[in-house]
Amino acid sequence: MSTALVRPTSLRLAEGQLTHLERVEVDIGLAQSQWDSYCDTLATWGFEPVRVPGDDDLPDQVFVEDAVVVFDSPAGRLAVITSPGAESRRGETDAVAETLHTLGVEHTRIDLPGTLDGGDVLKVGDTVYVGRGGRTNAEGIRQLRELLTPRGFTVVGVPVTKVLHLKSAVTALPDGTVIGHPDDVDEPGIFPRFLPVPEHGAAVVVLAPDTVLMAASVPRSAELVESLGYRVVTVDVSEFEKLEGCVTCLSVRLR
Ligand code: CIR
Repeated sequence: MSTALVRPTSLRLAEGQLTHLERVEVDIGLAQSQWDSYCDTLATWGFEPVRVPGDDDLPDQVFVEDAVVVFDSPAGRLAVITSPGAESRRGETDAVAETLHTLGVEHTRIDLPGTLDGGDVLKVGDTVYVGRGGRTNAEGIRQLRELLTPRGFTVVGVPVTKVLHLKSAVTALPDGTVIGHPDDVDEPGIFPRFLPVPEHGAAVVVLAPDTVLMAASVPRSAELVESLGYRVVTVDVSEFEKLEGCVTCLSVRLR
């Protein structure tokens, strides 16, 4: 079985960072039950959830994807602990590094003044697109490139001005087609195959070569992906969407 790193919802989730949305009330009980369902769905599709210990003083900790990015290559597995762009999130990385250590996963770090959030990193084969926006800076991209180039990856910087993270705008289907809402994407032409979808935040998590996970809030985009021959599994992540999260950011899948 593969594993998926997850981290519980802080009781202070409602105080999480907001950049593009207005703050609205969050139902913490609903958030916790949505998180449970999300973890159950991952388990059903073969990813055993491994919990990073939670700390209620880290409101955004549930968005664990931002704290680490994992790369597999013939040289082996490399986990890169990030350098979060938001100061309030810098305390999230140590517990993630400790959990990786207990799993026996080799890891390294992006260091300040470099900043990089995992939500800005989109892997498509051996190309690694990195969003340069409010959270990830040029030095963060440079450090990631230095780590990954010897491992056979090409790191491509992508301007991100319209949304929080690169993956708030685009994610990739199992066949490598990049999907996103055109209004959210600065430079769609940078991707070799780009397919517009009708809704904002229509992100996919690849569960299997023929199956993706999508949010219940993007039914028309889910229908489009289904029409392309994929099975779409949906989960409701409404409480996390209020904090600018989406399906990708709640886990880090280790295949
Ligand atoms: C933040 O602004 O950092 C959090 N409230 C949301 C992070 C979502 N992460 C992601 O999409 N990768």
